[in-house]
Amino acid sequence: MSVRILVINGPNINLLGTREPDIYGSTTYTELLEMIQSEAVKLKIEVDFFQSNHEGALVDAIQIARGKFDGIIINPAAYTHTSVAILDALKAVGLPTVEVHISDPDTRDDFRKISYIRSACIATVKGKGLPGYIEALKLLCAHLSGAHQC
Ligand code: CA2
Repeated sequence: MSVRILVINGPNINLLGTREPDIYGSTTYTELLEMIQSEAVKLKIEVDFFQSNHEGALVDAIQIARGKFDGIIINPAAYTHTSVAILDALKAVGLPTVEVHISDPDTRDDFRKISYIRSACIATVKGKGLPGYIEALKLLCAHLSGAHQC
């Protein structure tokens, strides 16, 4: 069976390409999913996607991932800086997880410098725009390749 990865995006990421192109670029959320999907085909892995503007829905998606996916890529967006619930869900599920940020939150407002979820992640990719998701996919694939083939 091939590697299965769940890509989770938090609040407002569905607006990609429609607002603040100076920070988040002009590629839409749908185009991002297509980019990730076509990389997954090259890597011979399976990807699925989940986006929500609601913290509890993100927690539910992480819990449901157990047993269905081998790893998680997550951009919790603003919840990165506030959510102990998402941190606890990631720790409870225990799947290898890579944190992604399109921008580099460490170089922005002070309140973006804290990531509650980082301690539950094997790596963080930040400030690389949308290609950061592809880097995260490859990192997770390499991490999982001991147990599976990527
Ligand atoms: O850089 C990132 O990926 C962030 O996770 C994005 C969050 C922000 O709160 C984090 O500090 C860093 C915001 C997501 C907002 O997404 C938008 C996308 C397009 C247009 C407007 C908002």
